[in-house]
Amino acid sequence: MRIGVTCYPTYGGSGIVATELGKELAERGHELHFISYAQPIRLDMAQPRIFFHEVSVSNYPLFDFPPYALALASKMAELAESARLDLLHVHYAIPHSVSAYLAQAIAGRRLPFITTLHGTDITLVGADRSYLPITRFSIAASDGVTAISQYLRERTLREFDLQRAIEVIPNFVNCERYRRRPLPELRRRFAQDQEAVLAHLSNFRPVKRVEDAIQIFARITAAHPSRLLMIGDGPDRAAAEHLSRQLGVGERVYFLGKQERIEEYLSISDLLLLPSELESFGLAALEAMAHQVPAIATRVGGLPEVIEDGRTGRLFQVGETAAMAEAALELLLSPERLRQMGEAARAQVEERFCASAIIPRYEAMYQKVLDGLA
Ligand code: GMT
Repeated sequence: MRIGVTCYPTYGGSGIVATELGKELAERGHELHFISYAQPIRLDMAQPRIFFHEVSVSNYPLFDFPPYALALASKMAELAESARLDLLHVHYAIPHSVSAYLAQAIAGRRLPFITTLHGTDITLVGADRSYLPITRFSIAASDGVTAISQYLRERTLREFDLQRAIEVIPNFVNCERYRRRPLPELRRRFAQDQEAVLAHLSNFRPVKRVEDAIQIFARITAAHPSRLLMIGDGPDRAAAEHLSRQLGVGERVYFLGKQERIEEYLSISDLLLLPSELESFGLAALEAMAHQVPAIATRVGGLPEVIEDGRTGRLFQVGETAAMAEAALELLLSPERLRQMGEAARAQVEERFCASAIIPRYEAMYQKVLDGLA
C-alpha cells in the first residue's frame, strides 16, 4: 500500500508512535510518505520506501496565524496524485483529521483517511469546548478511527457523544530493538556500583508533573544513594532543575535533554518515575518495561491497561509522592523482587505489545477501510 502519514514531528508520544509504525510498515513492504512541517525525529531517511514531504506555510504579513491546516491539506491532496496514495493515516485529530477531510474532498477520487487518537487531542478538547464541533466532525467523518487505549476510546465516545466504531490498537515497541543490554561503561558515567539509577522520560509538560519526579527522587536518594536521569525537554524543565537544587539533589540529577537513543539510557536504569496527571496510554512506561524497568506511575487514564499494579509496576494516586518514593525504595532494597518485577514487565510487553503483533492490526484496518468495511 502507499500510505500518507501525518503526525506532530516534535518530541511527543504520538509522533514517535507514528514514526515507529511507519518504519515497521516500510519494513513490511509498504510505501510511506510522511507529510509534516518538519522531519519526525526518529525517522530514518536511509530506510527504503520511506519519504518525507515538508509542508511549508506561507508567512505573508497578513497572516498573523499561518494557515498550517490548509497548507497541510493542499500538500496531502497534491501527494495523493503525485505519489498515488491509497490512503491517509493521521495521528492526532487536531488539526490533522480536518486537513485529511479537506484533502479527500479536493482529491476528486476515493482517498480514505484513518484518524488515530492519542490523548491530548481529546482531553484538551474537554478543557476548550471551542474545538469540540470541528473535532467531533472530523472524527465522525474519518473512514476509520483507532484509539491507543480502551480508556481513550470510551472517553472519546462519551465526551463527543459519538456513536461510531473506534478500534483500540494499543501502542507497541519493537521487541528486538527495545531490550535490555549490559552497558556497564555508560552506567558508570552516571552512577557508582552501589547506587541506583532512576529515569524519567517525557516532554516536560505540566501534565507530566516533572516536579513530582524530583520530589520522589529526593526522598529515595535520602535513604538509598541514587541518581536520576531526566530524559526529554519541555516547558517545565527549568522548574524541575530549580527544585532539584532547592532540595539539595542537583548534583545527583542529570538533565539529558532530548535523546534519540533512549534504549541505552533505559538499559542502565532500575526504575522509571512517571507521576503524570494523565496518560491516555503512557508510551514511556511501555518502553521502560521492554527494558525490564518497571514504572512507579499514577493510576490514571490508560496506565492501568499497561501496568499491572504489584506485578509489572506500581500505581498510585496523582501527587502521592511519599508513597511512590516508599514503593521505589522497597524495590531498590530488595533486588530480587525488583528483578522479578522487571522480568514480569518484559514478559507482559512480549505478550501484548510487540510490534510483530500490533502492526498486522493496522494493516487489517487499512484493508478494511480500502474495502469500505470499517
Ligand atoms: O503526552 C504528551 O504530552 C504527548 C502526547 C502526544 O500526543 O504526543 O502523548 C499522548 O500520546 C502518547 C502516544 O500514544 C501516549 O503514550 C500518551 O499517554 C499521551 N499523553 C497523554 O494522554 C497526556
